[in-house]
Amino acid sequence: EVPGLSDITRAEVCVTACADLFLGAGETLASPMGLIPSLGAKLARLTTEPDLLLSDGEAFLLTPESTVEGWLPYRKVFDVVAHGRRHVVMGANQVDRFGNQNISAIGDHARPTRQLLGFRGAPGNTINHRTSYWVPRHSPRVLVEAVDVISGVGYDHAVGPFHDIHRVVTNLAVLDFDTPDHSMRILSVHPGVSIDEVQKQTSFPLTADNVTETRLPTEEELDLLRTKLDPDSKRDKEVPS
Ligand code: F8G
Repeated sequence: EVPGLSDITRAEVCVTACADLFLGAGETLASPMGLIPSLGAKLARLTTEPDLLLSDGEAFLLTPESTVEGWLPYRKVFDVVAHGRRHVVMGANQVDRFGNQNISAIGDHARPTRQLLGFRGAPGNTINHRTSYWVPRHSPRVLVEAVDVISGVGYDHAVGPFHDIHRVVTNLAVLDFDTPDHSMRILSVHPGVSIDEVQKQTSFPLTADNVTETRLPTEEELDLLRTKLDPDSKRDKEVPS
């Protein structure tokens, strides 16, 4: 048996699923929000996508080892948001079957029960760039029949030529919208997860025609992740196995 491959964690599967979001991206600005998507983008840069650009979200472009390799001040990010190649991976308090995302408020809009982050860059991101979502706790509360507020725009409200909701990576599965009406389907379930479990944790019916198993990280990826990118295993705190 290959050393390392027998003790692969769910978090590591999620990181490589996030790395695979960027397959074919080329010279694109990756905007991953949160730890697991960031590790995925760095892993992609070190393996399949050497031209991927990684922003620190403030002023610089960084290598996966955090060496400064470019100047991208905040105002310039807005230029890229308006006109440029970018793939953003956002979080979601709610996401529905057509990929509408809510990070703004929970409950009736006139009297929300919870005020969350606000709309932030979500509307512009989903109008202008390929967008994916990362959901660390796949549950009926997050995968909802209808979002309370639309922050990121889904396929049933799609606007313009650049709208492209690519995938939703969760702690259980990888989902996409490659169906005739762009409703969500299960692309792959993570090792040890059943299609039934994914459906049970989702508030709407999912298409599940050609579901595969999410791939395991390669030895090279595991080594990069464990020794270079996340030696303290912060990933396992976000996604317990
Ligand atoms: C709920 C639910 C739910 C939460 N149902 N209740 C309750 C019922 C929960 C808690 C309480 C709080 C371009 C760009 C930008 C920029 C520029 C440039 C962006 C324009 C940069 C700056 C800017 C947006 C990026 C993300 C978000 C990443 C995450 C979070 C989270 C959790 C969102 C998932 N369903 N949900 N509650 N941002 N963050 O019981 O109740 O509500 O809940 O792109 O910014 O401005 O724009 O969020 O929630 O992508 O992914 O982790 O707020 O932490 O604390 O769980 O406990 O208080 O009673 P959270 P949480 P209580 S792009």
